[in-house]
Amino acid sequence: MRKVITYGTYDLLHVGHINLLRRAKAQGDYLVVALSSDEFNAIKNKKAYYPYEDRKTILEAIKYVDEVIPEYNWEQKIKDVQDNDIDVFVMGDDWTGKFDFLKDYCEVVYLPRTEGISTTKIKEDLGLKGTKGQD
Ligand code: C2G
Repeated sequence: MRKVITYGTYDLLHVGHINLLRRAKAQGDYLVVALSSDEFNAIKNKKAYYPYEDRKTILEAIKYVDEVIPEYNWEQKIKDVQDNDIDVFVMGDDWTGKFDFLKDYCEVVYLPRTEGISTTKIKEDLGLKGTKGQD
């Protein structure tokens, strides 16, 4: 079984997220999503609208997603890859190069982002003040 992992906040789920998850799953047979905790979002300077448990419930309902684990920090990726027997690490290409250190442990794939959509754009279009971060 070829196992894939990807990471993210996945707040206010939109088609960009779904496009990423569909293509990540297509890289293998089993997709693990490491979902940013509320505390880690604060470290990423992001304020998610939905709390971790709700974002987890939503992701688990997506047919491409096989398992959701928590992402607590920047440092856990190598251990996650080893502990979960991961073959492929996938991220959107806004992260190109940032996780190449994982090439010693698994394949690393950066996929083109979906243009014209982001959680930040949704918040701005809805006139929600104080929007932080990007996705
Ligand atoms: N994404 C995309 N197209 C968009 C928006 C997002 O392909 N229009 C992808 C991102 O590239 C990322 C995933 O969807 O691979 C999740 O995006 P975010 O929730 O914004 O994740 P991010 O805050 O970038 O967290 O340790 C890594 C971090 O946790 C990544």
